[in-house]
Amino acid sequence: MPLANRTHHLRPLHLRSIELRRIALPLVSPFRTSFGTETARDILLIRVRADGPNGLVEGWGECTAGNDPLYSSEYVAGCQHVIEHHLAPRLLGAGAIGGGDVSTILEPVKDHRMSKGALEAAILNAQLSANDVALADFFGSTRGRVPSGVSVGIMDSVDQLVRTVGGYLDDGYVRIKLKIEPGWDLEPVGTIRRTFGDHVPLQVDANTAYTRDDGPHLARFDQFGLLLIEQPLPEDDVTGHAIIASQVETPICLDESIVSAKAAVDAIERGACSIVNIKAGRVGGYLEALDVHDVCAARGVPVWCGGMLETGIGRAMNVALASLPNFILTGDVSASERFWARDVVTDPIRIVDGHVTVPADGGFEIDHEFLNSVTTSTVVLSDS
Ligand code: SMG
Ligand code: MG
Repeated sequence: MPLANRTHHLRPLHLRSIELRRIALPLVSPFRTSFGTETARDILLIRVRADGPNGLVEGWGECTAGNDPLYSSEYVAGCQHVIEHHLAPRLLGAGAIGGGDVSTILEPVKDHRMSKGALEAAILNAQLSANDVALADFFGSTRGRVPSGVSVGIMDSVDQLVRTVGGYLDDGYVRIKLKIEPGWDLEPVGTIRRTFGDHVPLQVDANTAYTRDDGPHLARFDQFGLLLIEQPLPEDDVTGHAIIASQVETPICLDESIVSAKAAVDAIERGACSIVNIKAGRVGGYLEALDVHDVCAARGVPVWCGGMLETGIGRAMNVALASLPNFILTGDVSASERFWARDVVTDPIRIVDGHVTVPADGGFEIDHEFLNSVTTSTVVLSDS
């Protein structure tokens, strides 16, 4: 379905204000990937206030950009700037709009997908609440709960990795993803496989750390019976991924390379991947994410829901997305406590029997007292 049509049956809103709220949250333990180590997150949240059919409504969205431009070119301070100066003014001047109008209104601004996605999420959240529609129902959810996987960072030692993975398996996680990089790959992955057995669903994520010449090396992962190898090469090397895919039996999954439904079609048709990781922020919002889901489904390519160390706001939306039918593989939809000592929502994401419940409403309630206590700055932009 074309993007703009997804919300045409919902009554639109007149935006009154867009608030940019920065919060600082320490991680419960450092998270190391091939591009760096994070110990705390600087997170940008968006709150919109709007006139709906029955009065003033509010909506929240979470920007998935990291502290630094290392996962992608976007980073939180840059997102704040582009939203304040280029994106929010276009939306505040747009009259009555819905979530489905956001990408069209913002199209003249190139890229900045995580920034656009955060704004779209907040407007969609407000519009759905004004129209009394649950996010999961709007998405077309087919399940009441989704299986929960956990992403495990690079550690100082293989012993530490074994203890950490053992703890997550005890927590009930039904799938383990190990971060890898050259020098931290075959040995830790092999040890986890041997220690916990062949029955544990296991996959790896390289976050672009290898090169086109690494096909024969990556083929050595085939012995471990992995679900997939995620993003071995840089994001712009689609042809390189097709070369690797022809040399390796383990399915290749793309994350960073898939910035739109169009990019997903290109990568699939060029043989660069047989599985797709969907992150709403990376593709410009949940509505484009639905399109990615659909183009993959139409081509028989299974998808799964990625994570960006979100709070309970972004995570609840991810869980609703992950309940669509072509989310065949287990996603990075771990519990709030995997990253946060305390979440900014009143009902943190919890794992029960290895699963997370799909929210029956908007998905989350803000814990305002805690949110205020971790707020580092607030900017409110109003319609004039
Ligand atoms: O949110 O559970 C999570 C983290 C999942 O590993 C995860 N995300 O490339 O897929 C990925 C990474 C990006 C994290 S940015 C530091
Ligand atoms: Mg990834």
